[in-house]
Amino acid sequence: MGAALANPDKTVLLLIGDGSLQEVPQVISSAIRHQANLKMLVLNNNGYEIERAILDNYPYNDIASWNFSLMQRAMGSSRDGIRVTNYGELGEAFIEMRKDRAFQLIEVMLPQGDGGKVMKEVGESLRFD
Ligand SMILES: Cc1ncc(C[n+]2csc(CCOP(=O)(O)OP(=O)(O)O)c2C)c(N)n1
Ligand SMILES: [Mg+2]
Repeated sequence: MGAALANPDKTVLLLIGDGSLQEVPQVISSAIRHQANLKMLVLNNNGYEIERAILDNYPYNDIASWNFSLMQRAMGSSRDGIRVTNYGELGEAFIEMRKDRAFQLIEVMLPQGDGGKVMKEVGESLRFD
């Protein structure tokens, strides 16, 4: 957000997890209000996946299910957030977001538990039980 405001000539791409954005959702409102040239990719995998990779099956890694794409309108934008569920839709969303410099939220729906090999290894290496 700071990078976008400090560099109005540039487009800033922000990647954020669903759990992280639930801690600072007001950043969406601020970006819209200050007309930040910010494109926000929300990686929605239904919870704290990295924490699950460290310690599986603990309920504190589950979070409320939010529809992040609806939040763009709710927080003052005159356009919709975009929710995508496959590569084709993601490609279309990228084309759409590059059309102008306005704030755009793209919510990428990912399967829970699909963090991949590296995340698994990192999680296991951080285990201390
Ligand atoms: C300000 C702050 N609060 C809490 C944490 C603890 N924390 C580390 S990872 C994590 C959850 C990450 O979940 P998400 O953003 O959905 O990413 P995922 O691993 O699912 O891709 C949290 C809350 C943190 N690192 N920083
Ligand atoms: Mg997550």
